[in-house]
Amino acid sequence: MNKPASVPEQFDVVVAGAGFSGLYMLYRLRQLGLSVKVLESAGDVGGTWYWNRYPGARCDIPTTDYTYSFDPELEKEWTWSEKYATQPEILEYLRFVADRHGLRSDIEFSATVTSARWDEPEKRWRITTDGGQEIRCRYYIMATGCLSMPKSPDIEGAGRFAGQVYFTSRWPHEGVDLTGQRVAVIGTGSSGIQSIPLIARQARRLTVFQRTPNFSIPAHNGPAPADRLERLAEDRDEYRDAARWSRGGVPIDPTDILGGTASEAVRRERFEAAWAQGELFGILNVFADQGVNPAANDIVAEMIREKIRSIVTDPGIAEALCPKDHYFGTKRPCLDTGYFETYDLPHVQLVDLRKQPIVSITEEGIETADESFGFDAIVYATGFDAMTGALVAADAAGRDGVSLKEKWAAGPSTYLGLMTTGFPNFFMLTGPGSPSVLSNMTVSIEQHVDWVAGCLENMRDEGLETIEPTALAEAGWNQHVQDCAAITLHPTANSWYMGANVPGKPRVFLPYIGGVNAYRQACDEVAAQGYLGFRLTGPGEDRCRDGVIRRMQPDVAMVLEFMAAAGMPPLETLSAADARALLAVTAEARPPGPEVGEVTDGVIPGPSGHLPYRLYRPAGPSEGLRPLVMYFHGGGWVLGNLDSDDPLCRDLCARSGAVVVSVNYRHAPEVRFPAAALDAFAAVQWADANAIELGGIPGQLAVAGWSAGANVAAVACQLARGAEGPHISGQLLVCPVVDSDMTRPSYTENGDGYILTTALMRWFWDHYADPADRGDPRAAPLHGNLEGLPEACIVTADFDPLRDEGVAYARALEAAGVPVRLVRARGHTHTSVTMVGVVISGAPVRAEIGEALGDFFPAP
Ligand code: NA7
Repeated sequence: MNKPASVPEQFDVVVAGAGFSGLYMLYRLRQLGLSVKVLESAGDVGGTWYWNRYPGARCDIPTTDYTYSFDPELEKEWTWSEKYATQPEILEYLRFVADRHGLRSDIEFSATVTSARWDEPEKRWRITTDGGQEIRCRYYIMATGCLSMPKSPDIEGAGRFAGQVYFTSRWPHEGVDLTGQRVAVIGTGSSGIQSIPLIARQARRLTVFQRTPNFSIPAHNGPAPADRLERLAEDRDEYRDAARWSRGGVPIDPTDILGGTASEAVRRERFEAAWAQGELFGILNVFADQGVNPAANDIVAEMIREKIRSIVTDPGIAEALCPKDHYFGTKRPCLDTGYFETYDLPHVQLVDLRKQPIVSITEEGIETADESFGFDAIVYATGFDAMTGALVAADAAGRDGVSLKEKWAAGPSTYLGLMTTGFPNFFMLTGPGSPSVLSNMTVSIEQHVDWVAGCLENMRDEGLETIEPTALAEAGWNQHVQDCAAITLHPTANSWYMGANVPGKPRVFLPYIGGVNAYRQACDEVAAQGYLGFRLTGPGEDRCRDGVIRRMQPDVAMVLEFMAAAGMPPLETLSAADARALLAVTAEARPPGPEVGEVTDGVIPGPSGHLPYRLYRPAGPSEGLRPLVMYFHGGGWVLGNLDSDDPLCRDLCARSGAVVVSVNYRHAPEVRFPAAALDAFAAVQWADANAIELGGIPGQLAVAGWSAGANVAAVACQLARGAEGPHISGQLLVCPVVDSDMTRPSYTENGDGYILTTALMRWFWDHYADPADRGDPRAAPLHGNLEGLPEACIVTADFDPLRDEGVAYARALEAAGVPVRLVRARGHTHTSVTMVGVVISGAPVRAEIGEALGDFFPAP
């Protein structure tokens, strides 16, 4: 018997959307024995492949990989006909999957969710549809896709055109015959680039309105790639697993060849191979550093531009088609079939909107600043309100009645791209903050669905009712997503990844760029740690293990992984001589640091013999005096020399505009405490007396140092104050040693695994100073009299055992009336900020340090 309409239907789960993600979600939820209703706006399954029926619509991931892996039998029963399947074939595949698993019976078609409200007392979502249905459910899962909300035409006069208007994203099901027509296509993203060659075949005249030229490589479509088919035939499970743990969701061998250092022959060979292969992840893997290093990126970009120039006969048109305003890969690159060749056809015209912008769409056609065009049809290939559009449009409001749209007004905020605070039991599949559009979608979808299914199963088994991320975990994840993007070139582009294509949309990097593998690892760890960062409630239960799953800068983590893999012996197990030799070898492999105006070596008369120094003069006019900074290298008083900190000194010099003089003080164990500190003080006195010869402005002298070098710099300031001179304008102390007490929490938290370990610090102290001397202010400046010292900039790193003593020194200086600028190197280790040219995330910290150094001196 039918229920009366007024009684809402009840389900365990409502899923919005029946594309790749919604279908698999339904399958997994059924496996758990949950009651499910899938609501789908379209008339059938397919999601993006239901709607995007424009001519030439194809996937841009090889079909060997753009496919479900959860059902081995399905993989046997379905064979793709091409390397890149067309939209009709992919839609057919999804229909086949739906039929094979009898999924349609739980899907309601032509039903759009119009609102969703969390009912806190009932602990249920109340979902309403455009058909007036009300459904109650415990869990609400948005499987609405990343590129499903077409961008509304944002062109003046768009409604006025009297001819036919088509959107690639809503192409008529019955198809369109453009034979003999005058057609305009606006937009040259994937949809434009795929459809233009086919529209050109029909149209009498085709005019393409291009705002931004796009990078595109030939798809070389044909049979599925033999190498991938062979690997799949050999061991399907191994192949699928390799995809799951790859960076992009397609198994490839990531190169370690750097664009900057590769020979011309290697560059050419790698590029041509990728061009011939015709795969996105191949062309994005020509060089290991093309995504982060502008110079490496330029090499690939220029080679693509060369190809465009070689294809398109008219040099002016070729140039207009060459992308130059964004780095390759920072906007979604395209795969095409005869795209650039199309512009050689006599009836095809390119209008460069950068030169002649559209003034208005008129009844007859399109008017640009220079010309009026008449058309029979206009095709909008203008893209989507990507990643967030469909989510906010579905009008969900959480516990406090705040809608997703309101919560995300300044940009999306999620935990793992899966959930968002204030919205209990509300999941997003491939949401913002997950790899999604930067990956092979099918792999990312399966991962998300499996994680959500595992979560719901766990909740059922544990008798829990609600799950919601904590504010701390969510803020931490958002930060991590942005940290991952910040070290790449991606944020420099006006892309839909950045929300830049939709007027008024906040500019935030939307997907997670850390990789499918890194992302999967994070999700797995969250679950394994008892759902870290989630609050779970049930009858008589309220549990929360709060925390942030990734606090380290992504490139710092990579360096640690690399060093662990290299298997370097712990320094403290070596003799001082062997440790020095090992560091000298590793220093040779580093990038040299920035260019400066001049570098000269010399010697300083020290308290007992000469001390070598290296002077760095900033670029610019060689005459003219500059502020002077005496720098002392790190290395626990045992290691280090003028070479060890050379890149950092160059960086400090270039950023601050000061003359930097790096001094090689005497080392332990050959000469122990207090030699290093006395040398540092002597060097400062000498620099003050010889400022002009060094190119320094008399009286404008600062000290700087890293680690043990910061220790002797701090001591030099105390000695100078005690000796009533010289005057020191400021002290820059980067991750300083200021105490020998190893009981502070940062030692407990970071004493192992972050390069500078507790064991290594003990080794340093044992080499440098007798236990009886370690409380002496010349060894532990924290114990000195801090009044009247120069203003300070102190840098502390999150993952440094010395973090807390750095903070303690800052607080103690402040208490003594000394102005202090405390710079937190978020997500860094003791060493990573100094890794110039290696750890990209250290650059903003060093920029702040450079600024602080400059601030020690009067404005020039
Ligand atoms: P895209 O990649 O967002 O491309 C849209 C194109 O439309 C792009 O060239 C835009 O130029 C252009 N556009 C957008 N608005 C305008 C206006 N107002 N005037 C002129 N030109 C405009 O969408 P697609 O559908 O092609 O592809 C989306 C994804 O689907 C694709 O990346 C694949 O992952 C699958 P712009 O670059 O913004 O200057």
